[in-house]
Amino acid sequence: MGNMQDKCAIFDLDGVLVDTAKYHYLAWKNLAEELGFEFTLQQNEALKGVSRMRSLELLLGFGGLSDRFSQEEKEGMAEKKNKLYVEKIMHLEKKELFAGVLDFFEYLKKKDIKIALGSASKNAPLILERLEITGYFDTIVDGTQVSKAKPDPEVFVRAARNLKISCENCIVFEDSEAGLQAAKKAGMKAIGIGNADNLPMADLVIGSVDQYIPYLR
Ligand code: B16
Ligand code: MG
Repeated sequence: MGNMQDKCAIFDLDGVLVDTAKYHYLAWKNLAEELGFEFTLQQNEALKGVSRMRSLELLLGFGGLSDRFSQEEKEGMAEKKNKLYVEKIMHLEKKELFAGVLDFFEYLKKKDIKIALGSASKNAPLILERLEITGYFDTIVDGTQVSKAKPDPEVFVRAARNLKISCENCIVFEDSEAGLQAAKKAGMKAIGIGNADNLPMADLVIGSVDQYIPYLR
């Protein structure tokens, strides 16, 4: 186990290591169609990094169907969406891993920097298996282990605690505003992956994780 001086890189999953957002979108779109409305790619942006049940609330809001269903009905809908989603990610392939991820993991290992997952997804272990990267992680914290969703810092703080590394020595890689906020609240460095215009909270925004290598030298 590490000591408080060790460093750790914590990765969000969807949107940082792999584009599973497109599969979430297809599954939610399917549910929306069954409920009788269109769900657009633009609207899907708001669901990124957000928990399953909260995503459903947002979706129903887009369809003008907020407050129409019981908790039980909503749980049934979320389950249905998840079934569709799991069918899709069961066929995920290693080649769908974003460019630069493996190089960056290898670099971190060489530098003795710990690797953690901090994802809101309850399907994270399956996705890591499909991508054949489970073995890289020193700790995995997913949506089954946290009670408070991002922007609450719980998921990242738990990862740091598991490794006994202090929060100020952790760097978080995130594609969502909620996730970056969570990292900041935890007192960690927050690196945005994607477009700087959408991620004003980030300490730095880069296009892919391996672009961080020069900052570690
Ligand atoms: P699940 P991340 C998040 O993963 C996704 O970005 C978000 O769209 C999804 O609703 C959430 O996981 C829950 O996923 O339904 O599989 O439990 O970005 O935190 O890795
Ligand atoms: Mg994400």
